[in-house]
Amino acid sequence: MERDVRALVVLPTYNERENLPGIVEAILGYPGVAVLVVDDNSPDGTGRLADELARRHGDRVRVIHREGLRGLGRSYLDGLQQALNSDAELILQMDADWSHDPSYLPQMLAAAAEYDVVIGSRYVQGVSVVNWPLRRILLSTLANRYVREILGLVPHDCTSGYRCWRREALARIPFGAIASEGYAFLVELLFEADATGCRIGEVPIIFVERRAGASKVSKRVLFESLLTPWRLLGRRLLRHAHPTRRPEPQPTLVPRER
Ligand SMILES: Nc1nc2c(ncn2[C@@H]2O[C@H](COP(=O)(O)OP(=O)(O)OP(=O)(O)O)[C@@H](O)[C@H]2O)c(=O)[nH]1
Ligand SMILES: [Mg+2]
Repeated sequence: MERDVRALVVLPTYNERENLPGIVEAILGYPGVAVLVVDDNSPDGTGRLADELARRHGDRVRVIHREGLRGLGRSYLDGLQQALNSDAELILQMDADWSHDPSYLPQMLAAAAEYDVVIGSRYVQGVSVVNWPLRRILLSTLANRYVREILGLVPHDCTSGYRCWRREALARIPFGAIASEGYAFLVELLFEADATGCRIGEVPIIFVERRAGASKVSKRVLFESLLTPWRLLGRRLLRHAHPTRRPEPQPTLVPRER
């Protein structure tokens, strides 16, 4: 990895106190990479822990403390927009529960020389998921197929939360249009990336079930995930009918000189 690459990992957390210190240390092991924790007022004190890490690591760890309604989508909206206000050239998204191994960071960052957004993908070659019950694997693979079929998206893994963006590509996303509150945010963001002409690449990863803590997937966010592809399809049709509602046409990005 280039020593001077300035990358910022946006790390949403809700009750991740057992996982956070280790994952932050692992990410900071890569030179030129910083962390932005977006904590949703976790009852287990993850936010205070994040503040301690920020004190210890100076400007390589920053923290957003969210108040009010919590949600993964809402947190990513805040985190990604703040990341765009930083000087990071590459902006990443990653879960804090060790499902997304930081050891893939060099590959993700390298692939961003060729692509506007790189997905850490579980489904490039079959299914590379460890320690998930069959029920969970079926739910995830079916959810992916559902999204890909309805929206005609090409990536194998449209619901992965492990991503690396070139800042110019992320800056073109019309954040004001994004309405998902939960996990469906990931699909909506990818839909907008596709609509703005991003080149989307995938790096195969092995996804491992969370190390500690509990899942936050609720019935409400699952329901939102079921509806979201149809809502986005409607948006695409509307944009087609009213071209003024389309995101700005974008020039093709050329890979940066390194
Ligand atoms: N800020 C914030 N973070 C969240 C919220 N829900 C989940 N997260 C974080 O988003 C990441 C993914 O959430 P998980 O609960 O692991 O969801 P998952 O990976 O689909 O479920 P598991 O398989 O059980 O791990 C983790 O880092 C969570 O702490 C939320 O409402 N707000
Ligand atoms: Mg998880």
